[in-house]
Amino acid sequence: MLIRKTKASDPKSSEITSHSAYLSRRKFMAASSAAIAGAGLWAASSSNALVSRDEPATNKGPDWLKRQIASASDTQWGKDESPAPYSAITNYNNFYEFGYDKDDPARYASKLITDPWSVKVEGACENPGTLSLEDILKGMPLEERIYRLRCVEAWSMVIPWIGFELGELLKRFKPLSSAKYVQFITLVDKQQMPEQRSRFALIDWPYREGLRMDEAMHPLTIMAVGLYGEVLPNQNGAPLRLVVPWKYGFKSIKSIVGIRFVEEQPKTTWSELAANEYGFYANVNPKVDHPRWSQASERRLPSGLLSANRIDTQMFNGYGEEVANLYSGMDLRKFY
Ligand SMILES: Nc1nc2c(c(=O)[nH]1)N[C@H]1C(S)=C(S)[C@@H](COP(=O)(O)O)O[C@H]1N2
Ligand SMILES: [Mo]
Repeated sequence: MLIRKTKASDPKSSEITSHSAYLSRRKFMAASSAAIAGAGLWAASSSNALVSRDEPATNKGPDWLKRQIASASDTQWGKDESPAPYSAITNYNNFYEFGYDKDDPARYASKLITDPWSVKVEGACENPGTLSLEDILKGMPLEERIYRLRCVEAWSMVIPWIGFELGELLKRFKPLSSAKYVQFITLVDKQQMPEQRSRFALIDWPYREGLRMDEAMHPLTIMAVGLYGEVLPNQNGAPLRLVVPWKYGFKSIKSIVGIRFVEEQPKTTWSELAANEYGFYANVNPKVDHPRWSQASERRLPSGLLSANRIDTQMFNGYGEEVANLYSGMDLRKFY
């Protein structure tokens, strides 16, 4: 979030690949997933079918997860959009645990151990507990959702996630009526996350985020475990990351190890760091500027050499029809 100036490593427009080609690849994958048991075979068939993803997927996940991801069902979300190329989505990241440059996460996150993984669920609920990723995903229907991701830094990308509705997971823990918010916590591991060792880190780890209960239960809010029909790469928040498409990207917390049902609005990393710049709500809003830059437009990545690909930012990132009612009567200038 402009802690430091980033490199001009924007993906090029020549990397754009066609949406329909990607979709046909996904169909191919679903059809052949049963036949793909070994990792070697998987790689071979992926490269045969590399019609749109412009790089081979690097992430190694457990076989059960690969199979579950490959059987994800289609949805209508984002069907009219062109997803950014795989190389853009996986090389231009914010994941400050691994550094502040956009290419640091791709460089340093690959070694993060994401299997086994567990999530501790606690707070105001009837069924708290620590669950393995496998338990979390047991019986959880996975879907593809192609969503726009709008970073508060005024760039955006279209990303084909594979995930499930967060509400489906939260319901299992039977939140109490006193649970008004949900807090999310990222892994702390100084061995694996270099920026957590740094004496100059600005962030008070762990990275924390939160949602109001109704935002968390909203059907648009998902937990992602996959990207482009494959296991989520570490730099994108493997093995489990939140995606809240109508809010600035920093709400979509990565590599989650903790979920807490709480009564009060929880502390969040960016509002703690600079409360006047980053609010708790962080709804995408072209009319409320960041104190240091305009939010009226955004750079849709990949942008080209000749075109910045600047487009108007939409209220609630274009998801107003679904979510505006969550905020009726609220002054969104005050609750930014
Ligand atoms: N744990 C953690 N989650 C995080 C971040 C982070 O630094 N640490 N960065 C956020 C920001 S600012 C953005 S824009 C998105 C970027 O997601 P992407 O790299 O998958 O595009 O992740 C969000 N989630
Ligand atoms: Mo961001």
